[in-house]
Amino acid sequence: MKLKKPNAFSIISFFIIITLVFCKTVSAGNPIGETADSNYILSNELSTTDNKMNISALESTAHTDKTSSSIWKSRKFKTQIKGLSLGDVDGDSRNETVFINRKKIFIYRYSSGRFEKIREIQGKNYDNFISVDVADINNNGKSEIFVTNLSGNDRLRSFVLEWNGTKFKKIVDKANWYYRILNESSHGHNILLGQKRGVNRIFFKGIYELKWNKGKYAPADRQIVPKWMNVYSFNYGDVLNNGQKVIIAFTHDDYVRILDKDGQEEWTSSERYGGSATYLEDFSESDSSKNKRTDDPKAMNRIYLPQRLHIVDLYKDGKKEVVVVRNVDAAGRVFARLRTFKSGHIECLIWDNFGLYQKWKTREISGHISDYVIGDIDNDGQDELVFSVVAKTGSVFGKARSFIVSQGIN
Ligand SMILES: [Ca+2]
Ligand SMILES: [Ca+2]
Ligand SMILES: [Ca+2]
Repeated sequence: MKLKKPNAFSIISFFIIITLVFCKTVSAGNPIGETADSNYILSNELSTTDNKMNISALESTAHTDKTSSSIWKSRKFKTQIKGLSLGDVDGDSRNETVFINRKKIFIYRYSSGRFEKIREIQGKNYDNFISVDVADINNNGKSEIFVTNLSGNDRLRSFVLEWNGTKFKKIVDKANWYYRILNESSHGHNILLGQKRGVNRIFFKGIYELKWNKGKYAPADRQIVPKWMNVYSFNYGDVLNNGQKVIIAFTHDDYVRILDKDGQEEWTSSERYGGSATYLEDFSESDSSKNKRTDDPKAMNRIYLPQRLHIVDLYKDGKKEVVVVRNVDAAGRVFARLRTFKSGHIECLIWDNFGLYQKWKTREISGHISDYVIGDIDNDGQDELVFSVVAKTGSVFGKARSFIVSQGIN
């Protein structure tokens, strides 16, 4: 049998078929290619070491002429950081950085230019960590880690961890307390505040200073504050720099208010500050729900936790500054139930006769700032402004992304 010689047509057909088969193979392999690609990007980001850079960080006003300040940014964590705090949790005289997502506690240390993992502690499935604070309240040279935990979304099962030489042990477990530490910068020592959750109300009446007594954090001094405040909404100190302590607090709609010692309103900001993504659900018609905005019925069952209000003498000149975050809601807070932030920054305010005025602010950062503290994160003896940024919240489109920023103050 004579073999037919290939003609031009059959050669072209052959190449068309080969091309089609090749394209099909590639397109079938495409999802794998994408995964490999995004894996590469992810691993690349994870392997990126912490970068330190000197850039113009503080946007100054007429009060100061700061032009540059040292900024450090951690790698991105594939999670939503909900809170952070600093303290020496293992008693080695160096500060650790402790931060939380919904169910995990991250303990890291920034030392000698590295942000290294010390421990990550996984919570249980039904855990919902809502705040973290670090301080040595029992005075043994090791700071405790106070985690407010809303288990199953309706019951507080807060706990306290302390390093026992081999592990972070729960020295308190399943406590019905919302915890908040007011830092020593304004009070001379750290103050642990607690407020209970009631059966039918999110915040039970009575906010107490909890003091270490016979192996327990026991309620001691009841805080004299107006009823509309909860354990997270206020701080107190010499904000007016006249030697008198005043209360500074977030109102329910996130204005900053100063009350004198008789509880009378001294000043309220003309603009909103704060803005948090952490909320509690209110299933009841309790007292606390009556105090909320009534113009949006859907907002009735969601209480957003206030952000921190730091009172601190940043420049060691005997004058107290107020450090506060300002997250910008993409919806302008019209839809109070649902919050989506587009950006945020932190402001340093100081009292000046008529009110609190801005001394400086950080750059505007995309996403939102979930928590912020002032402390020595890198163990060089100088305090920094340290904050967690949620660059992306988790959704069906992908995992959340967060990072930690430290910014020099002086
Ligand atoms: Ca330490
Ligand atoms: Ca301790
Ligand atoms: Ca430092």
